[in-house]
Amino acid sequence: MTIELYVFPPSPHAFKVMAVASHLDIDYALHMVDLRKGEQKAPHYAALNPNMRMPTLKDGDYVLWESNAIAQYLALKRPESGLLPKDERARLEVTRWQFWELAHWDPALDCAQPFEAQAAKLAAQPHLVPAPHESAEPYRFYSTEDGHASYLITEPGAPGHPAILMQTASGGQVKTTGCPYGSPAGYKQLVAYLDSLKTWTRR
Ligand SMILES: N[C@@H](CCC(=O)N[C@@H](CS)C(=O)NCC(=O)O)C(=O)O
Repeated sequence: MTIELYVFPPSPHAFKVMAVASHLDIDYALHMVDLRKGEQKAPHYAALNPNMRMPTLKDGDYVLWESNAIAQYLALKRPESGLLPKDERARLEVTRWQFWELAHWDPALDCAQPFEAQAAKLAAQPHLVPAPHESAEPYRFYSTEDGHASYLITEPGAPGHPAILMQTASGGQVKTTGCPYGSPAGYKQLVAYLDSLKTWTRR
């Protein structure tokens, strides 16, 4: 039985599962869910995935959605690949990063979205607390209540504008990442600025 993947291939959630299938040499039939045409809301698709998001996997009458669950399902088809290790702690290492990606990375930054859409999405997240706006600084800062993640959104006049940066603290380490929509040199300057403010992200 050929596995069916319902995907919009340009999306990172789609190419994540497609990449895992290809890596594991698993054949699949691709069903295009064209998000630009709203096909994720078509009744036949909503019946498969009530979230009306892609990707979705169908294997016979088994249906699975959520890209990381799909990646695990595919890995389980090829246990010999070691992609999902049998050893509990090694497997949890995979699980940990998949959770991190969904909990922190994914909601925070989708650089495929234009700057304005991404900045608006970020600012609208209810768990983010905006820092008082320092009028001399062409930035807006937000952080999670627990202080584990902070975001910087540039305003006109900032180096590298437009850019969005994220700083996350985990296991005593602080990482700076982001979406460099503007000039690479300005973006590097911003990363250096945030790196110099590491205490800004409470540990
Ligand atoms: N947590 C989900 C996220 C899936 C997701 O957000 N897919 C987006 C495209 S990147 C989607 O289908 N959006 C349709 C919509 O918003 O209407 C996963 O990892 O599968």
